[in-house]
Amino acid sequence: MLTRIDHVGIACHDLEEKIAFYESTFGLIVASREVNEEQGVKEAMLHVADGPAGSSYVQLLEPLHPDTPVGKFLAKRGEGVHHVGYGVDDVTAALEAIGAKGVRLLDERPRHGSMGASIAFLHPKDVGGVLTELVQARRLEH
Ligand code: V0V
Ligand code: CO
Repeated sequence: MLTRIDHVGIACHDLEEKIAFYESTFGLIVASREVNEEQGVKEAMLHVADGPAGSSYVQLLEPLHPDTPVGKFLAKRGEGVHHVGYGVDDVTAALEAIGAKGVRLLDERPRHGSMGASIAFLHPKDVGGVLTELVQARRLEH
């Protein structure tokens, strides 16, 4: 059901500073930058690799306000890994199958994610302490 690691989400206080660090330290290149009001973040995707099942990224996340998922995380735990995003072919089908196993879904329906993806989150308490995101990448038109 999971096809790849789509991205690792990393919470930070200063997006521009962290982008510069990832560019200069690892030679990564920014693939997209977005403000997602619904998720309460300003974020950037830095491209890591392309594989047969799609691409993988580092997602750097700065909160728009303290009272957001990433804002609360930073206040409690400080900067660091916030979530893991796995690729799926069909996020609606994946949610149904995973929900049927008893894992709490934070999103009953997919939401808008970075670069046109459809995303949904699973409760970290039901995934061994890891906030887990399912990512159905935007279908590329050929
Ligand atoms: C909170 N907890 C976490 C966590 N955030 N555990 C692991 N990883 C995290 N990132 C733990 C926290 O330590 C508490 O445990 C417990 O969950 C409840 O946390 P809380 O601080 O009281 O906060 P809540 O319950 O208000 O919210 C936590 C959840 C929330 C996970 C429900 O952050 C959420 O709905 N997240 C999904 C949306 C999201 O994260 N969006 C930003 C990324 P103790 O201390 O009680 O044991 S947007 C994104 O990735 C996009 C757009 C994309 O990829 O395209
Ligand atoms: Co994410």
